[in-house]
Amino acid sequence: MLINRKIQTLDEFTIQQMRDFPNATGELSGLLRDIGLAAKRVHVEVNKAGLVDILGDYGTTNVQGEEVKKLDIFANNQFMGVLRHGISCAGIGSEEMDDIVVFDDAVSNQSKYVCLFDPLDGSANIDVNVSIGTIFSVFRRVSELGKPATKADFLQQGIKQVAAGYIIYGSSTMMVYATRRGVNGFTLDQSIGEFTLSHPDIKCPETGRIYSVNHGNYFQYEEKVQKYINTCQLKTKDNGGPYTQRYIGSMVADVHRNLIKGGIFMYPGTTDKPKGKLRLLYECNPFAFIVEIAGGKATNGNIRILEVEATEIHQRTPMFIGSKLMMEEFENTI
Ligand code: AHM
Repeated sequence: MLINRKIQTLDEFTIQQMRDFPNATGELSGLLRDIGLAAKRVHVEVNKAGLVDILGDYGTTNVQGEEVKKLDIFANNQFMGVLRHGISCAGIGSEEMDDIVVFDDAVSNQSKYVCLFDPLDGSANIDVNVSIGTIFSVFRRVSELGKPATKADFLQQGIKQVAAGYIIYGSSTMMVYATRRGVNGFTLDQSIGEFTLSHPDIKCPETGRIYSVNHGNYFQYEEKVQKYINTCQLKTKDNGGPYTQRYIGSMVADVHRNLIKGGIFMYPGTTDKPKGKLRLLYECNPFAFIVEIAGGKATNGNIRILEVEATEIHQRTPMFIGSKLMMEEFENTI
């Protein structure tokens, strides 16, 4: 049976968006296409995990002292490879690399953009077949074109992002990205090997019933955060509840679900780690950008994530993110 639906690939979509801007150079479209290509390679490898020797630890720890998995390294190499050989990116920062990598060559020095990545988020879930993801953030350079990118290009406030997105390797593989014009989701159609538009103009529901937090850390959270969690647990049908708790431990999967269904995701600071676990530049900023463009909100408990000053590449921050009304209730409670 023929399905009477126009299929639009990621490339077609980004090119169509670009055509609305006569001065656009196509660099951002090229960048998104490159990211989509690396994501397809990671998708293939993630789907073979268990059959080939890619599960398990790489045998080292990253700059933050966390165990590095083989798939983390594979994913990092894919994103680094396509962007280094593409023509749209002047350098990258990644969870897997101590410092930024500047692609210092004649073509890259002319590129307008730099990218930050968490190549494979949710590492602890890799070996047990639970959804994982890639997160990316794109900034326009502030350094002079024609010269190599500098650290200042990467250490910008989240509000300056020109695009941000994620790929979720779940029951299907999806790429979701946001620009100031909106948030759109593309599902990988394996029969043609293309990301195709499946979730146009995503809006985060104003409210929802899901709260996502690691309850195991409850007694390490600040009292005001505990108070909000108690509020969630005490919801009844008479005051917008009952709420349900869902926590996968893969931020991409947790925030993706809440973006589609409505909900709030929290990774607060703990007594051991007052700044929490999540990284500002390649985990929190991109999601804050996506969720805000979709109509939701994201804070560190005091100010918008997108307004937090970036001082180091691997900086951490507490994060609270989700549906607008749930976030407002959170802000009024703490
Ligand atoms: P990772 O960068 O090592 O993959 O850790 C990030 C992940 C997030 O995806 C997730 O929200 C969080 O760690 C879960 O941490 P915890 O197990 O402490 O709840």
